[in-house]
Amino acid sequence: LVSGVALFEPLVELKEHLNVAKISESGKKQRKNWALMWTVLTSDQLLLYKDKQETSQKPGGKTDVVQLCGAVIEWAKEKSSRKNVFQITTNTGSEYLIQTDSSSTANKWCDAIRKTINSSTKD
Ligand code: I3P
Repeated sequence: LVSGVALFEPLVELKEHLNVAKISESGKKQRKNWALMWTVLTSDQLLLYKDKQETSQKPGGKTDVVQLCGAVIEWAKEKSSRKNVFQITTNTGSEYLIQTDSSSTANKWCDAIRKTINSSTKD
């Protein structure tokens, strides 16, 4: 039973606190509001939680789910005064800026998300 349950757990590639600002929702521009989010990369989604405790099975614990299939990721230096900012645009027209002060952390996340986009988009 334990292994049966594990089959339904998403495969987690990375998890870390990152600064996130959702700047548009379904093509509609939103006010930029940075928030530190517990960010979890699975095999096809980016899960955004307000805090780490919410990663448990609590209903409604997920603050936002970014579908990576068909998404686009790019560095977005011009969209913020902050350093190491990259943008994810989903295939439904939502835009997220993601930032961390560590350039190696930002590079690691950008590469991992790009790989996830590529693998979840081709099948
Ligand atoms: C925004 C806030 C953001 C800032 C943004 C401001 O002000 O200071 O942190 O983005 O700049 O407009 P407010 O809280 O009043 O909405 P960065 O930190 O990414 O620079 P922007 O308008 O140039 O995007």
